[in-house]
Amino acid sequence: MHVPGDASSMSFASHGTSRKRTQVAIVGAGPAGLMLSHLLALAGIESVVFESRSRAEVEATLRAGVLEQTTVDLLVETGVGERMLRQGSIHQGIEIRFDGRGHRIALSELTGGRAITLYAQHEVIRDLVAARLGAGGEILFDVGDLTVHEFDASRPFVRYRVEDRIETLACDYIAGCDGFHGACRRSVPDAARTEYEHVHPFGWFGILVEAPPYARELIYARHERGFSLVSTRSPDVQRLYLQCDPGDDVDNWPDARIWSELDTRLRTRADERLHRGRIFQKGIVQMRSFVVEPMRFGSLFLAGDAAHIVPPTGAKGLNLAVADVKVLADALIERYTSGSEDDLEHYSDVALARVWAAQQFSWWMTAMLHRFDDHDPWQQRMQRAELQRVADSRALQTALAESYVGRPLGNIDSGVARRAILVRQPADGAGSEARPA
Ligand code: RFL
Ligand code: PHB
Repeated sequence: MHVPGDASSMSFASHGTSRKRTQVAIVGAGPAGLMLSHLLALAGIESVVFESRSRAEVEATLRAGVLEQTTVDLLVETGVGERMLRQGSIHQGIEIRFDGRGHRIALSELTGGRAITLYAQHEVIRDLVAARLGAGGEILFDVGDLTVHEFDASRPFVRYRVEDRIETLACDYIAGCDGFHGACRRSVPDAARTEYEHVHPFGWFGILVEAPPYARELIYARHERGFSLVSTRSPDVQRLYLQCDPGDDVDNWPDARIWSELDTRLRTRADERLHRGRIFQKGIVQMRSFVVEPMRFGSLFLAGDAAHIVPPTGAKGLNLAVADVKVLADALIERYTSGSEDDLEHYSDVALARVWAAQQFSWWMTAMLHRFDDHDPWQQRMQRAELQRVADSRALQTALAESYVGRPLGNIDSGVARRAILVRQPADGAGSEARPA
């Protein structure tokens, strides 16, 4: 029988990887996969990361920008936060704007000093790739046709193509960190998974602009014509979004139309106009909410976008991916150090508790700030009244700020995971507090 942990005992040359077995095979070199590999390596656990795209493509994919305090702390504590601390910008508040007026949510004041950091996702990726390769870690880029096998039995393995050769790698565990369109989740039989999905009736048109910042803090704006968001990447590059039809085409949006629409949605005075800059990137994203349950199938563990998608209004996707792999890494470390699988068994429940809390927060922000074409006047009034209540209530602002900056890791956000854990305790309740959140 194979004993988890004897990865080094079977190694062969002349493959995409120099070995035939590893402890953890990680599919996907996004934030989830790379961070998991990094956390495991720090604990002396071996992994191989498989990525279907090239290193250059992975490092150039433009996506998220907002890092929660929790994510920032983890990057710093594990030695990959140095460039982020130098180049990222810390924001202690955000603005919610509606009816042409701004209302500041004082994130740090409301959360005991916590804040967000603006630092692009592809920079996080670059830092993690450099850390893994610098430490001798294995990331196989450009792998094709990857499939995962026998994760319901005790001998899982992955099969993949490098150039024109088919290779296999045996492992103890597989981490499916291959994003929403990846192969891992789809490999689980339909009957073994439940998927919850809501496709929102709008998209975000995103642009990158060469210009100095438009505001000191992010602006989330609600307008009758639709939502818009002012964000930033650096002193010279700004990130702006506006709500659009998800089926729209970027070609329908010449620069003049984008500026005019942003001016209309964001203005607080009749003559207000954003300073223009060169728009060098345009794209449309469909808004989607998605969760698969459970997040574990035998020795296959899903993490990040492979298991859940949130609309970006709450800026949670990357942060949830990092939170998942922290829980998973801790559980794997426990497995390899003490031999106990208890934490691996609880991985799905613990991760899902945070995921559903983030889904609810992202939905709250999305529903409060977007235009819904099918809303009747009463529903429009309700939406406005809710925004006004947030603007007027310190309690509601605190709730928003706590979720936005992110709860500390290890804090189970709802009773769901705790109940799931307690259910497994002996009937007399003995030891029911043995696994505190
Ligand atoms: P990723 O980043 O999609 O990485 C998955 C990787 O797996 C590879 N892959 C495969 N590799 C091998 N074999 C296969 N069969 C494979 N199939 C796929 C892919 O090439 C890819 O490299 O998932 P991960 O690691 O879970 O990370 C999730 C985040 O990328 C995502 O949640 C965020 O970008 C979401 N998001 C935001 N999150 C935040 O926390 N803060 C934000 O401010 C924020 N803003 C955003 C966002 C997402 C956006 N879009 C584009 C949806 C803004 C936008 C516009
Ligand atoms: C971004 O800067 O890309 C960004 C900021 C805030 C969000 C989503 C995306 O809620």
